[in-house]
Amino acid sequence: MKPTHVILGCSLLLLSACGGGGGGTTTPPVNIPAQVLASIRLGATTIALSAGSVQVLTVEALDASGRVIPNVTGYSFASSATNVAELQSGGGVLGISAGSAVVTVSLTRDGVTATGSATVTVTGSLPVAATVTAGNADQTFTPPTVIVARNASVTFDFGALQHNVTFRVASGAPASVPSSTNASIARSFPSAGDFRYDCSLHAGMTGAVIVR
Ligand SMILES: [Cu+2]
Repeated sequence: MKPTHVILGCSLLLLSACGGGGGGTTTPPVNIPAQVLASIRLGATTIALSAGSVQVLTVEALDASGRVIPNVTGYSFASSATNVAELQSGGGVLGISAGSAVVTVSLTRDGVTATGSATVTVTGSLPVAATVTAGNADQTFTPPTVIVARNASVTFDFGALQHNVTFRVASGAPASVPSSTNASIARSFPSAGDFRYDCSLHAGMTGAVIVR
């Protein structure tokens, strides 16, 4: 044990001598060549969804050597048939109605544009009812996003832990649900729209009802 301690002690001394920044030499900057965008890779090129469900499309930007470029943001998402499949800004693919659609992801980086695409096949039709559970042990709504047909009823289930459903201002949003425990409270959604809501008691506890 003793020799190890001696070696470790020396290493620490050396480290502190080097890293102290007390006016010694500075390390010259290392020039790492920037990775140039060459292509976009999608996690799946065919996606099967039922209407009312969501699948997140994973997207990676690659350089000419096929290496992933880290920390890329700013992708654009588009659907060839938004009545069949819609895209959220974060890459969520929403199944809306039976049919197929091509979703395209594009990215422009340092003047280079790359695109990727996937075929989405949607079956079924949007549900006319859904249930969202307000967490009894945590501060989440489950599922955080529901996609329903117009005039659908969404029931919010509350357990022992008190929460509320406070809709953000939007045309056609239903009345908010006051702070509740041990109750099931429904709201109907006669208008199409994206109705986002929060629990005002818990920061970051949010959800959305997407009506189409
Ligand atoms: Cu809450």
